[in-house]
Amino acid sequence: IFAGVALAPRDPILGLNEAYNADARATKVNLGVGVYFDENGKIPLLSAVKVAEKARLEAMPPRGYQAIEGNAQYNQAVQKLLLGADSELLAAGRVVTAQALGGTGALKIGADFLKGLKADAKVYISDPSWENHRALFEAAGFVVENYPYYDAETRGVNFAAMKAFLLGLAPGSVIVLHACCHNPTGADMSDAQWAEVVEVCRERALVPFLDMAYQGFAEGIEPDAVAVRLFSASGLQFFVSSSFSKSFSLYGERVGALSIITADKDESARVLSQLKRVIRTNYSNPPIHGGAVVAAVLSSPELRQMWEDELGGMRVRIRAMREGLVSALKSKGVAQDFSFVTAQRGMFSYTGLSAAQVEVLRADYGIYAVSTGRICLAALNQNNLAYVADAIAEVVKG
Ligand code: PLP
Ligand code: TYF
Repeated sequence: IFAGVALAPRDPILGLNEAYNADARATKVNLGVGVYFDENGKIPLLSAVKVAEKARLEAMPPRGYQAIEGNAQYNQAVQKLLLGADSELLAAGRVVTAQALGGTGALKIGADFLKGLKADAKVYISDPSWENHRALFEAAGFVVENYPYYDAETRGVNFAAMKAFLLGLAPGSVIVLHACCHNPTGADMSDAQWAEVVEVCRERALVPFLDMAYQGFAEGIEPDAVAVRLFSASGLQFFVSSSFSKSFSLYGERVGALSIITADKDESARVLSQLKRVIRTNYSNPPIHGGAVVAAVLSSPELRQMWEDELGGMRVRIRAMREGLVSALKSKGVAQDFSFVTAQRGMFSYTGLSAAQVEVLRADYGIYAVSTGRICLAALNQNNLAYVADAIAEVVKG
């Protein structure tokens, strides 16, 4: 059966973890994967999560099957975070949300549902994008192409090229947009540019699919939702995949959601019925624990406040690491201006390091980064910052 099976390539990011784990050097640093580590280099278990988990452990709830679309309290909490607590769309019954297996699972059920709806549509992702976007939509049967996004020269978004490209797309084309904290570049659109994208989607009858994996990591819960809010106000229909992997530090619990904004309540009922069919044939229904914990935190004013404070702490620490890296590089005599690192948002920086420089960092220093030059700032801390800055200074000075 398996004699002809070819060896598949490793995921370019998750594959780095394996190489990092196998590295025996004590000074090694993993700047590859997009995971938030605390000042001690550990993945935190948030206090709000601990409280909610303790209560669940004490209650020992039964483990029956969940509804196909998951935990209703969780889904409502997701909707409020994305759309705002007083969203008119929610009041009008125009939002369908299904708990999903992380942001990836949300993208997958969204892609499968879309394939049933628009089999011939092409899917467009940003150039560059999170590696899995392409793989996932291709696996769902779509042809996937890039739209212009990052401008290496300005280290920002080449908005003119992006807009011109989108204006040339066939109606019904699916366009995947990073709602905030663009992965991998850290370059986001301005609010005014988002408003223009909304208008292009309307004009060209595009199908917007927003991917929100980092809400709260740029400016805060509410400001980071601006893209979703602008689409909500537009009257258009669209998709949002969202994830609590990072914002709740619950990576392995697989807590995400797919939300679909429809034209009206009747459409919502039909869309939900089809989405449930997609879910049933993928995994039947989602696991209980992660969603229940997030729902408990978000529906308790005290726990929610605790969570917002902790999320704010992560955001502030990442920013401090951005500033620390820039000033350390400067003080080590690096001529190149790295101040762009502080303008980028979220966990990542597209440093401009070449694949060859990244390879030197790995081989000579045990510092792991993605070959595109993407580093995860959230893996820096006061203990490794100087070491990393020294190494980068050495490789850029050549
Ligand atoms: N989308 C983007 C842009 C991401 O960076 C990630 C990263 O993990 C995901 C989706 C997937 O999220 P999850 O880990 O919840 O599946
Ligand atoms: O971009 C990252 O590093 C995170 C984590 O297949 C990740 O989004 C990376 C690759 C992958 C799944 C998650």
